[in-house]
Amino acid sequence: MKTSSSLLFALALLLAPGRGAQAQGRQTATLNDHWQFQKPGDQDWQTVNIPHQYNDEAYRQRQYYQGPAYYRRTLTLPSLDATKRYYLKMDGVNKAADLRVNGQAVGSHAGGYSAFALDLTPYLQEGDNLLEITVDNSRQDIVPLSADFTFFGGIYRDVWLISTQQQHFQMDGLGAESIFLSTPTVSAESATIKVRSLVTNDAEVAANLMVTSTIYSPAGELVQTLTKKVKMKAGETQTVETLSKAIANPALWSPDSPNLYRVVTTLTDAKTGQELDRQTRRTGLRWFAFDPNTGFSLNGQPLKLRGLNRHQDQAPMGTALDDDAHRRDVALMKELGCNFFRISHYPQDDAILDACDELGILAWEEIPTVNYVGDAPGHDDNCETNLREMIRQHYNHPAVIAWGYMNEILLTVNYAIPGMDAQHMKARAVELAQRLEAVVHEEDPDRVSVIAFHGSKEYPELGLNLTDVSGWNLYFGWYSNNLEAFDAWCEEQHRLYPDDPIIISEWGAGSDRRLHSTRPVKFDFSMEYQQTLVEHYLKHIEETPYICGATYWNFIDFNVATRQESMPRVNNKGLVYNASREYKDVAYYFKAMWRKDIPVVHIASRSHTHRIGALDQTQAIKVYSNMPEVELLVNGRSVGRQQTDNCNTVFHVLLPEGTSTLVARGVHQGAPAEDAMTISMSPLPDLALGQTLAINVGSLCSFTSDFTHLTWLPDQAYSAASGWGYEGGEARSTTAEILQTLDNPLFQTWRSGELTYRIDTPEGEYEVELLLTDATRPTGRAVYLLGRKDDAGAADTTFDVYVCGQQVESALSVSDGGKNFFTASRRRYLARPVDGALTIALRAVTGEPFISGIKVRKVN
Ligand code: GCB
Ligand code: CA
Repeated sequence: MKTSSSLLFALALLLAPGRGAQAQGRQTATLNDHWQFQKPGDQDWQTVNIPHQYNDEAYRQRQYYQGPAYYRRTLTLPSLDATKRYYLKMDGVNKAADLRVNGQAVGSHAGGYSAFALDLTPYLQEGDNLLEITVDNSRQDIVPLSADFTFFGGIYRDVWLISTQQQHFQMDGLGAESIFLSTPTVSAESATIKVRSLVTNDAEVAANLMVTSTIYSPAGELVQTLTKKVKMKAGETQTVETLSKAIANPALWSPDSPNLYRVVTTLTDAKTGQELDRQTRRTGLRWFAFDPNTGFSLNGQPLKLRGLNRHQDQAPMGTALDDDAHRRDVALMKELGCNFFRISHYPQDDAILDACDELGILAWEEIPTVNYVGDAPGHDDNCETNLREMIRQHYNHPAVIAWGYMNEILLTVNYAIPGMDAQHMKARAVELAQRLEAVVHEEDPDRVSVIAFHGSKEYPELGLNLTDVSGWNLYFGWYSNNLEAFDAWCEEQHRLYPDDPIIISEWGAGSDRRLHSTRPVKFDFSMEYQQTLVEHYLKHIEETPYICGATYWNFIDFNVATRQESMPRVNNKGLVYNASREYKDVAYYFKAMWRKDIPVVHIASRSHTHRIGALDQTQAIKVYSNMPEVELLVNGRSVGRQQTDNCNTVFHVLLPEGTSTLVARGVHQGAPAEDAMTISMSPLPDLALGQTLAINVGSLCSFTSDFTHLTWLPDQAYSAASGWGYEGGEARSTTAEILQTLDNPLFQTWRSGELTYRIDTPEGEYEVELLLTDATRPTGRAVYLLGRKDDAGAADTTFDVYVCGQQVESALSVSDGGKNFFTASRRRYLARPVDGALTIALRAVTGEPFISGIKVRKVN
C-alpha cells in the first residue's frame, strides 16, 4: 500500500507545521481515496473510494450482506508536528465502526447515521501509519433493527483528517465541532444571538485565551463582535458563552427569504493575538409555533408545512453518494415548492441540512428507531447517544424545527412475532419514549419533539403522544380502507386529542411507469392511482387548518432489498424515479398546488407516450396546472378550454394513429405559459395483419414491458363487440415477487377458477402463449402490508387446459409439484380457430385454475 505522490504532497501541506502569519490553526481535508476494502472470506483487498457501501447486491436480491467488513489505508506523514492534534472525523459509517491505528485500538462508534471524531494523536508516528476500520451493519444494539429500507453498510460519507493546535474548539463532543448558536430572543424588530463554544486546552500548561465571535449579516456586513477571555488549566475543556446585543430589524429567515447570518468564532492567544482556531457557522433568525387548531406558523405568519420525506439512496451507488447528489435532491424538492422536509428515517448528510438552510426548507430530523424497540444490551443507551449526536451535530441549522426519535414503533407489536411479547414491546416503547423525550428537551429547549405513528389508536392510548407534535403515517386508500377514511381518521384524532398538533408524516401510493389504467384502483400500482390518491390527500391537507402540514412518502423511489410488489427491491411511492431523479407526472400536481409564484402547466402523460386503443374512442389527457383555465391543442387544433379544479383537468380527446403533438396552455397572472409533448397512438392489434394481441389477464391495467416494449392490454369480459375476453373466473392478485421474469406485474395479477377465454379471429395458424404462475401458496403477512393480506389459497393446484377444444395440458402443475411457487412460466401452443374463435379453457383437477396473461399472434 502506497499513496500516490500527489496525495503525499497534499498531506504534506496539510500536516506540515504552520508557517508565518498566514498559518491557520486548524487544517481540514478529506481522506476519501486509496482505501482498501474486504469482507470476511475475501482473498484480496479491493481498492475503493469513500463514499463506499458494500451491498450492491441489494439491487439484485432480497438477501444482502449484514455483517462485518474491513477497510484499511496507509496514512503517510512525512513529518509529525508535536504541537498539533490529529483527528479522524467520519461523517457516516453504517452501522458501527472500530478504528485501529498502527495496530492499537483508538476507539469505536455505534450509530450508522451520525458523525464522530477520534483523536489519533497518541497513535501516530512519522512516516507510514496503518489505519484499520472494522465496519458492521448487523449490530442488534444499534437502530435500525428492522425497517423498510436497506442497511447498505460501509463508510458511506466523507472521512476527514483534521489537525488542530493544542488549544482548539472541542473535537470529541459527540461529533459536533462544538460551536452552538441560538437565538434567545427574536422578533421582527429585534433579535439576539448566543454563541456557546467548547474550548479545549490539550497542552500540558495553562493558557490565557480569547474567544471572539464576529457576526455578519446575510449581506456580508459586520454586525457585532463578541469577545470573552478564558483562563484554561492544562487538559481542561470549558464552555464559553457570549450573547450579542440586540440586532435591530433583523433579516428573518423563512422559506421565501432564507437569510443566513454568519458567525465566525476564533480562538486566539490572549497575549500574542495569534489565531489558534477558527470555526464559521451560520444561523437564521426565525421563530415558530405549532397550534393544535390553527396549525403551524413561522415568524408570526401561518404557514402550511408542505413537505416531503426523502431516503438517501440512488442506483447504482446505493447510499454512497457525493454531496452534489444530496444537494440536487433538495433543489428538486424546492423546485416543487416544498417548504418542509422530514429527513427520514435517520440523520442525513450535512450537505442536506446546509441545502435546507440555503434554499429555505424547514426540517424534521429523526433517529432510526423503527418498528419496535429492541432488547439487546446497550440498545437504549445507543439510541440516546444517537439522538444527542443528531441534535448537537445539526443544532445550528435554522431549517430544523423538530427532532424525532421513533417511527411506527408499535408496527410489529401485534404481528405475533415469535419471541416477542406484545405487552413487553409496548412497555419498552413507552419507557424508551419517555427517556428520549427528556433528552430532546435537555439538549434543545428551542425545538419541538415528534414521533411518527402508524394508523393505530394505540399510540395516544398508550401515551406515546407525549411529544410536542404528533406525526401520523396514514395509508388509507392504499394498504387499507379507502381515501375518505383518511379524512375521517384526522377528524377523529383531532376530536379525541384536541391539544395535539398534527402532522401527516407519511402518506402515499406506489406507482410503476409500466402500468396504466383508465379505472385505477387501490394497490394496482398504476401511475393513475397514485395521482388519484395524491389529489385526494393533498387537497384535504391544504384545506384542513388543524393539520399543520404533511410530508409525502417518499420523494424518491427507494431501494428496499426485501420489498416485493410490482418492482421488487423498490418502494415505488416516489415522486421521482430512483436512478434518473426525473419527476413523475404526479410531481407536477404538487408543483401546481404549491407554487403560485410561477406558471405551472404540465401534460401528465410523460410516462404514457405510447398508447394503444380503439381510434374511435377518446383518450384521457390530464393536465396539471395552477392556472384557472387551460386550453389543449392536438396537432395545432384546439380541442377546447377547461377550468381546472384542484389544479387539474382531464381532456377526453381522439388521437389519430401515429404521433400527435399536444400543447396545453394558459395564462398565469397575465403571463402566457405552455407545455408540449408528443404521444404516439396505435390502434388495437389486428390479428389478421399479424399483430400481437397480448392480454394482462386479471388486471384493469395495461402493462408495457420495459424490456420488449410489448403492451399487454387490460383484461375484459367477452362481448361480441369487443371480440375477445373472459367468460367466468375471478380476478386475483398478489404483491409477492415473481421469480424468473422482469415483468412482475403481469404475473402478479391473474384470473382464477374454471374459465374460458374467447378471441374471435379469422382462419389461420396461431401461436397461443399462456403466462402462468402459481401464487396460491400463502405468503404470510409482510409487515409493510400493514395488515393487508396477500391473496392466498390452497397449494398444489392442478388443472387441464384446452386450446380450441383440444386438450393441451392434463393435470398441469404450474408449480411443478409444489417446487416452484411464485415463478413465471410461459407455454406456447400452435392452434387453429374453431368457428371463428380461438378458445382457451381451464378446467380444475385440484384447486382453482389460474392464468396471468395470454398472447396470441397469427403465424401462418
Ligand atoms: C411506513 C414506514 C416507511 C415505509 C412506508 C411504506 O409507514 O414508516 O418506512 O417505507 O410505510 O411505504 O410502506
Ligand atoms: Ca396479469
